[in-house]
Amino acid sequence: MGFFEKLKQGMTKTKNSFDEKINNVFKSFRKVDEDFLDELEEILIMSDIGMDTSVEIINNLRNRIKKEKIQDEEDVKKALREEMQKILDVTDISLHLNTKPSVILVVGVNGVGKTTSIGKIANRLAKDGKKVVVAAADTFRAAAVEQLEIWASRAGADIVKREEGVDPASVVYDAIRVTREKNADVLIVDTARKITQQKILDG
Ligand SMILES: Nc1nc2c(ncn2[C@@H]2O[C@H](COP(=O)(O)OP(=O)(O)OP(=O)(O)O)[C@@H](O)[C@H]2O)c(=O)[nH]1
Ligand SMILES: [Mg+2]
Repeated sequence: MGFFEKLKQGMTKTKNSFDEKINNVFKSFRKVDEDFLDELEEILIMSDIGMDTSVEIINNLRNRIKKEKIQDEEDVKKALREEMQKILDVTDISLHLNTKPSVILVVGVNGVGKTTSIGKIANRLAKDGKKVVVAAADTFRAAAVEQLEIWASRAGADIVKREEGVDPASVVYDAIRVTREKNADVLIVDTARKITQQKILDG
């Protein structure tokens, strides 16, 4: 199975389980009250939508229900769908990379999706005709470099890597040099929790 087929299959799984959970809440629908809204909010959070966004969607839904005096199950469903679409309707999703090279330092707690996001960003930049270098500065977690290598090759990006356990700042230092030498447009740095921005700046 190709990469995009796999991705599509994964997304379909997520979508189906989300639909099922939402439908289950609506199955036991009696009236719109705080318990019902709490249940919906919980499903949004559990479905990877994120805490802040989920709370915002439910707050907007609550206000709309009050304002438009919505009571009917189908109308609540429709309003929820519209509020979710509204959140997704972001007009400017472009990356404003105004320097050459631009450096994107990706930080975040363990397992939050840093490396996957780097793969996606690199892919998109490459499609836009940018030359991309990625730095494997997560030198702590086992197989982190191999994981980034796969994403880099999919995107046709160059990767700067060193052996596991070396100082991440030194990888970033090398990567900046390589980025300049290759006259690349963007350097994306994959990090581990132990790496700090200050350390990179010092390095
Ligand atoms: N559902 C979902 N899963 C994701 C998403 N992004 C990444 N993942 C999955 O989450 C897991 C961790 O993703 P990584 O990209 O390895 O996360 P990371 O932050 O680099 O992890 P560490 O390097 O271990 O700190 C993987 O199984 C990914 O397939 C996403 O947007 N949605
Ligand atoms: Mg990672």
